Amino acid sequence: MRVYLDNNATTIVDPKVKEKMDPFFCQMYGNPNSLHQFGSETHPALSRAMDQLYKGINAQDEDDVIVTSCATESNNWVLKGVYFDLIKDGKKDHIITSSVEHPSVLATCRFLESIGVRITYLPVNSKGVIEIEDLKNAIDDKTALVSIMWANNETGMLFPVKEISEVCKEKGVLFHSDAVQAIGKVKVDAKDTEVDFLSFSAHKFHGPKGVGGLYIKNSEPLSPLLNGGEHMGGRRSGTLNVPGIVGMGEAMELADSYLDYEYKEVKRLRDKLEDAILKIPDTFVVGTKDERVPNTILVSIKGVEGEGMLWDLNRYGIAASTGSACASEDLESNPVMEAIGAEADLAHTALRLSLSRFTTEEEIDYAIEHINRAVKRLRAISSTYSYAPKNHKNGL
Ligand code: C6P
Repeated sequence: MRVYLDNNATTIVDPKVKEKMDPFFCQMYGNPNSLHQFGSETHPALSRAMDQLYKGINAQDEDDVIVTSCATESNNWVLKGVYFDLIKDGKKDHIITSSVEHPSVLATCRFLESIGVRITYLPVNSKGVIEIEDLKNAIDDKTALVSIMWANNETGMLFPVKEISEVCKEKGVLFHSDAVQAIGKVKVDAKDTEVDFLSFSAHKFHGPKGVGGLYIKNSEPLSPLLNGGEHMGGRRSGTLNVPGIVGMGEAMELADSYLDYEYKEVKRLRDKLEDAILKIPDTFVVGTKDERVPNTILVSIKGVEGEGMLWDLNRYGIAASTGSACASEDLESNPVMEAIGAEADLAHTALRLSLSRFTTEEEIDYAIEHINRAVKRLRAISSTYSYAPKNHKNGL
């Protein structure tokens, strides 16, 4: 049996999405900017997709959504665009983010820091989210942008985006939210939340890889990251990825229609898995069930190295991760675990399990059986686990 529990890394393309994309590879393959029929015959599908995208996130209007190649590009674009528009000439000098953002935000912030931008990395509490008071205290007259994610990719914890947005409005600071792990799991409403920028990536909600988007409220000017032709109104150059855009639009509409299912069925299966793991002694899960997106668990299993667990589960066809797929090649401890104050030995025991609407009850039962088996086996050969574990600070 093969069980895929790494949906925060990427998801299966919904067959209905693939079906909509298919004609744009070998039949209607023209460049939409060409003046002939091969180009123009792609227009109805592109315009339908743009419609599905802006409706899916409840944008102000169609022109507010710009297609990019992925969320990494969208995040880079916002941070570097704000640098060119507001910071480079000295009007502002400061960006605020959290210490648990995705590497595409953190590494870009570190790059901007290296060229003189002041960056504040807000700490997180034991649930892995920022405190609003810390944000208020960090904002000053020179703050240009606050960039805080909608939901964390490792813990699934939801951030108080509405409150963050209100604070930013009050202080006259732009607000960007990386909504990659929220779309398709909770309702993401750009108008209601009043975010200025919002990033997303199709492959996280059963769309294709290599296509994402950036919402820019009221199409405000933002210096482009990619200069070139006049694609996307000159805001993001590069020949349009027609199959990708068509697929992303369809995936967005489907994701929206499955939100109830996510909250009932995906959450039920996630909670079943979580309750079963928590029956194992010396385990803890980061964050509370109801403040998380319905598909994610980040669990620490004392005495069980995350990599050992992955290797063992993989032998039985079960795919999980120790955290973000982008950081999976180093054997560092989980950075979000460290940010919430877990001691180093616990941070090495992180296991991220993420479900999707394609996950079945049979798969969850199989995963429970093998997680229990693997824990017994790995603890029996562990040099660090004793059945009288030491007291960790904060009960972690
Ligand atoms: N996180 C994970 O395993 P791209 O790869 O550009 O489509 O998406 C980047 C990205 C941005 N923001 C968040 C919150 C994300 O979770 C991701 C992708 C995957 O957690 C792969 S590293």
